[in-house]
Amino acid sequence: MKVALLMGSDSDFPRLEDCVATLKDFGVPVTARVMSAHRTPEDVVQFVETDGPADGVRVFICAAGGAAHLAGVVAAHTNLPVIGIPMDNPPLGGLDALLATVQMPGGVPVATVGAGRGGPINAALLAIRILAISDETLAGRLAEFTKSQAAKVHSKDAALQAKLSNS
Ligand code: RP5
Repeated sequence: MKVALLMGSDSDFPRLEDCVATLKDFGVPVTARVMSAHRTPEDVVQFVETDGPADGVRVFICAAGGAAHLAGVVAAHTNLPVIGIPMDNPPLGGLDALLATVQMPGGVPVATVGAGRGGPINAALLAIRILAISDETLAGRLAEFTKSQAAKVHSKDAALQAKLSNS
């Protein structure tokens, strides 16, 4: 089972590298493609309806900025889960993309993550959680991730306490 990361432009990619890295860290195969709801609409439909699923794609992550219609168009052409990442582009800083991605009409769901640095990571983790429902190995890796994340916070807290007690 594979995740497809679609982005509206190659200019989005530098802010999506954490998404790809997170999927790879969990051993989830990922296909990343530049594909635009506005500039290449036929390519989007071909990939979402036919080529992606034939290649094993089971979750779509769609990143776009500005008038961000990519996730919504993808969701209109598939019954697979779709996760939208609003890109924080100037001049509106991502509020435009956030509203465009999250405000879907009832009946066409897009699970929208936050604009900004956490969004791409959370999109990957949400896709992993979806796949982990039917994959025990992946579920085990998620449990380890959660534990190690908590351990990092505990050690940062311990370091802060040590610093404060010495000042
Ligand atoms: C959106 O337009 C893309 O997702 C990108 O965030 C934005 C700008 O694209 P470029 O003009 O940089 O190609 O569709």
